[in-house]
Amino acid sequence: MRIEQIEMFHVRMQLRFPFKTSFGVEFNRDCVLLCVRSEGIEGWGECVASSFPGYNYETVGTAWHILSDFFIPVILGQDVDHPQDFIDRVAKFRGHQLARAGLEMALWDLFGHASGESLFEMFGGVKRKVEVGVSIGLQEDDQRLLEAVAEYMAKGYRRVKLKIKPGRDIEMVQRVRGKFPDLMLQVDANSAYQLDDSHIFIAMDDQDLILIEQPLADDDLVDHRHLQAQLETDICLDESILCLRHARQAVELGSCRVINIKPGRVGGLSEAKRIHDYCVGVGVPVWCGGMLETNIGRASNLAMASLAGFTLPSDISASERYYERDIAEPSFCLNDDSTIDVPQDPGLGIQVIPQALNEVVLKKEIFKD
Ligand code: OSB
Ligand code: MG
Repeated sequence: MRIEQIEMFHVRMQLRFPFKTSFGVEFNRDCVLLCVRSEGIEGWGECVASSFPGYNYETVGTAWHILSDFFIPVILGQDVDHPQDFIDRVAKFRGHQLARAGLEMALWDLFGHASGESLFEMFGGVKRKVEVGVSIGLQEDDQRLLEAVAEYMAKGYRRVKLKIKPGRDIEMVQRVRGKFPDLMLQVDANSAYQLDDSHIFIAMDDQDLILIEQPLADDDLVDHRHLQAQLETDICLDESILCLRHARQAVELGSCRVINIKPGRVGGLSEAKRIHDYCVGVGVPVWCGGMLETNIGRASNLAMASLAGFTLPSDISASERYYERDIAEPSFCLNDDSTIDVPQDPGLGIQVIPQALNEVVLKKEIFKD
């Protein structure tokens, strides 16, 4: 298909609740949306870079630059037969996985619409509904956190992830565990600790946690290996895994026993699928992480999480948790069994609502050949 036009939007969506992690707090969520057009068909993608380089080095600004000046020019006005064509053409550029993944997603949606297949079908999904949980940001105090956990459990979430940081860890986790002995519970440090802090994780080892996510540095595998060796609880890597090679090295080293697959972080759905396939082969469980996506990215995450190896609950919550009004339909709802249905319509299976999008656009640019 000849790529005739690409439209890029910087949007700012008002979160229903501030989301606080060890690296900062977000009241609004910025991201970049992409619309690729060819032969009367359009494909949408979401680049999950945010307004500041807290999670990783990318931002909306770096993604805008890299997409405009490098990634869009390799496909605009040219024939592209498969999303892999794009991946091959940008292989000569280093880094910027979030930017890469945003445009790749738009191409998957485009090709899905062209062939009439859903992402679920294109990737060989096996689950029509996927088990999900909720990621709860740092709260004012433990009382407020206990209330938040209870509220989400009442809504039907069976798995909860708590964000932790130095000073808000062992006691906080013990309180939540004490109040909810049967809850599927896990924690995420977003790289806030160092190997010297291993006593903190050793103290959590008896809390029956599903996993401890990214306790140490974002670019580390070796210290995680030393920490994992001291724990019964599984370490799960998020920030440290940017490609299949990192996943293999982490598993071979023993740096983690679980991997959080975020298609954005690894440069797209194709690489995410390769990591999934590798993990299935070596018996490492995976689950799909989230980046507070709009319904565009949520649809993509649901398709990925429908693959057989996604055996742990994913960070994909119902649409109503995130935004007052999303820019795309349908709205994803939580089923009684803490699952969400995987879209089955062609491509991502979503439709952008132009008026809703207009209201949140800060900047827009059209690229034509
Ligand atoms: O580390 O998993 C993370 C959101 C932004 C940046 C990093 C992370 C997160 C989440 C959100 O945990 C999960 C969700 O989208 O519900
Ligand atoms: Mg994480």
